[in-house]
Amino acid sequence: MAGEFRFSFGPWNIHEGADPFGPPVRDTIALAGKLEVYKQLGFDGIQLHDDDAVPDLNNLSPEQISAQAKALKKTLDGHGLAAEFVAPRLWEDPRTIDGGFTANDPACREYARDRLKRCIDIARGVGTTDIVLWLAREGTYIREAKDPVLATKRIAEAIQMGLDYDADIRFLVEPKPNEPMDVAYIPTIGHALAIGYLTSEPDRVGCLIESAHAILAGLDPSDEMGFAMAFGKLWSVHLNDQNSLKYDQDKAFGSANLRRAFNQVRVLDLADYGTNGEWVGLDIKAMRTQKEDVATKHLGNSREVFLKLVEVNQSLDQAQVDALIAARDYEELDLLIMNSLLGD
Ligand code: XLS
Ligand code: MG
Repeated sequence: MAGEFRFSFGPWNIHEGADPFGPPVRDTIALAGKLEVYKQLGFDGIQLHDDDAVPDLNNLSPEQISAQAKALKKTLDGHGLAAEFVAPRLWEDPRTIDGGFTANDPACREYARDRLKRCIDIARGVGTTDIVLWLAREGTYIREAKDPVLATKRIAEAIQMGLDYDADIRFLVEPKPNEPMDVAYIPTIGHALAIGYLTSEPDRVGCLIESAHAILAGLDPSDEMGFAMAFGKLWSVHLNDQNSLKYDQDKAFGSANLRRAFNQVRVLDLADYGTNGEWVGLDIKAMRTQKEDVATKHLGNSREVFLKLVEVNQSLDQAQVDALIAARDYEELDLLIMNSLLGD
């Protein structure tokens, strides 16, 4: 039934509109202000980077970090919000210039591993056991800079360290093929799932699929989702859209290719995604042109498009679909889908 899904987004999805070529165009909204809009927009979950939850954590003791995380949980409870996951932000500190777990400098690798532990402490404090790893700078600008065998093993060792550090947490690897790096080490969902098998507990390593990241890898997001679900490892999604191979756009869901969005919804809906507590997460940026007072529309709109596509999927006559498949009349099936998307 349409409407059974629960939705989440991260505070970075309400942002100032800066891009590599221009400064912010909207005021910064503090986390407290952002929390006000979640429920209004129909969202019950918040995705967090470690420093969204505990700003300036590099300068705090582990005890202070845990205390701040617990305080945030109370605030979230007060808003009726649940923390979906916490992700370590391993791409802004000077010690992560050459990557985190794959940095060539051992002191930098140590920083990344320690930051992962602090991130896990924060997850426990805000009440989630899910750690998302977007491996931003784990890759290269030139291939000769790192050894790919060693780099892969180092990423797996960092995951293993996290699994050993806290027996309750699990990892959701979020692959992306490029940006900020020229080439990333964990570019697709196949890589994300495979790396779990280099640890002693592959059952605790799954994935999060972001639509745009799959598209940037030249892959179809719905097939990536289907692949992960065949392993029981699609533990979250970041729905958005992407207009071909260019910079990571994080466009509103379905806005570049409605049929591709429909197929993501269809594969999730048919496989009962959500029934094990999985969230429908969005990772979407408002256009830079959007004015201050209407700079959260992209989130509500994407949720609405998702739910409408659920309705389209559920209104399809499955017997008719099956008959067309049996007859191998995919031209007619194509028209059936197109008409459904056109509201016919
Ligand atoms: C960036 C990623 C990032 C992750 C969380 O491209 O999508 O926002 O989802 O670290
Ligand atoms: Mg994402």
